[in-house]
Amino acid sequence: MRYLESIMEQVVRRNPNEPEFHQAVKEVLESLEPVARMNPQWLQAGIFDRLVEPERQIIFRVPWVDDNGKVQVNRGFRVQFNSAIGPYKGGLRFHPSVNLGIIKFLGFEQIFKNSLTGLPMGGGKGGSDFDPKGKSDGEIMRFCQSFMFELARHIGENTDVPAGDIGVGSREIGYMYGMYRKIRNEFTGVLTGKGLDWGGSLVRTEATGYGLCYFMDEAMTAIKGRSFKGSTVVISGSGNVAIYAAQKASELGGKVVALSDSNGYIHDPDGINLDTVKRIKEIERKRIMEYIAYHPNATYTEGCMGIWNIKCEIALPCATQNELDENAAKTLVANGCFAVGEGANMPSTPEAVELFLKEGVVFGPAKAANAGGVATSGLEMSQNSIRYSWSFEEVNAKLRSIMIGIYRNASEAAKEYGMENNLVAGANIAGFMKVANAMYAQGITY
Ligand code: NDP
Ligand code: 2IT
Repeated sequence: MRYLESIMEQVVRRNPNEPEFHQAVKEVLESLEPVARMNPQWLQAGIFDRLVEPERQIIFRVPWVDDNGKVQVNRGFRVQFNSAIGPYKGGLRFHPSVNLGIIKFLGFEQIFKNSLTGLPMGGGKGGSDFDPKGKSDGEIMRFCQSFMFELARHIGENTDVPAGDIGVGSREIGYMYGMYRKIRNEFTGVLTGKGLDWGGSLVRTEATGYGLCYFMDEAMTAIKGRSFKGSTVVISGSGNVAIYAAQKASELGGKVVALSDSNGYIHDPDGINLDTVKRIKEIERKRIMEYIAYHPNATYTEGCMGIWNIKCEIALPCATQNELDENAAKTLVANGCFAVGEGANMPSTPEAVELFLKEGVVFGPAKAANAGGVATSGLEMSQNSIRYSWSFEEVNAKLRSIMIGIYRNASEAAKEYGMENNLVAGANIAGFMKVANAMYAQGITY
């Protein structure tokens, strides 16, 4: 459709040097063509033009003092993308690759993901080019405090509620929450992913990985009559999402044989021992290659892309954007992989996605498949609001039913628009409809 094409051209012109943002917007706009044709009132109201422009983008200086007494300066970001259906909600990423384009792609995806959860959350994302690797606890704390000193003026439990993402886990959330509490002199649910003793929710730590497996199990059963049971599973990454995806995939009967980090991957044909992985990654904060010291049958290979050469039936990319390209997709398909579930945000390149859809691979796109993390953040917000906490079983049951609901909504939307089993289109359409309706009903404000 010419109209949507012209919006895409405008996005590229207005936001040069932001390839990841272009990639995310292009995929969504392409999916929305049939919807745009059936709803001319949305074109009239400029819904699409407004959707691709963040409501607000904040960039700030983050100075901190390292252990040698030297002043370091990083750049902080918070992109408040869309608040039509609820307060901005989305994680904070601390990684040297962070720039405005990365945060915008993540914030844009978050709008539709959060809408799919069915909970009242708008889309946002933030972070910094700070590299937590090799930093002392004291350095991490001073950085987090400085970051929050500025961020605090832009967020609030009814305005914008950040959480974790790459490089931001419970330790960082703790340091940031402490600073927020001191600045505002209030104890509110302004961040999610908090510790269980101070307002956090059970299952939030496990939620993204667990949710990914609940979603994929439902999709694989519905589309192919298959499941994790008896399947070999390869998972990239070895952080929060990868670890708990591995745990749930195993519980559901899968055999997880590989994990990775940005340096390389481990392959354990006996099945990965998660107790070892958790000790190395969560307690010792070391590299995944340490694993082979404890498991003699396991091997370590340098370079993270090679992980997709390992033969498997199910692949779960859980590390970072564009980590699975067309060649990797071809290898996976040739090796008999029948399902791919995106735990990371936008891990598959557009060419890889196209190939999976063409080959009839059950493909769970990130904004649907990894929505369990933010869904459980939404449940944390609910518990904070009613000043109560639900049991592990209650939260887990809610998470599972949300993930199954997301699969069904995406699947139905795909079918309704003549693209059966195309969950990319289905998730984009289902996520978009609610946001578009809300923006339309609320008039031309943002
Ligand atoms: P963590 O920081 O816990 O782990 C990240 C993992 O990915 C590490 O193993 C890391 O390896 C690897 N990784 C990061 N960057 C790169 C890179 N450039 N190249 C190769 N490997 C890389 O983060 P999470 O597990 O929380 O996040 C993983 C993905 O899941 C991200 O895409 C995130 O946006 C997404 N996600 C996270 C959610 C959450 O609730 N945490 C929710 C939904 C999605 P290394 O240690 O070498 O850097
Ligand atoms: O990408 C994501 O959905 C997250 N990093 C989780 C966001 C959140 O607010 O829990």
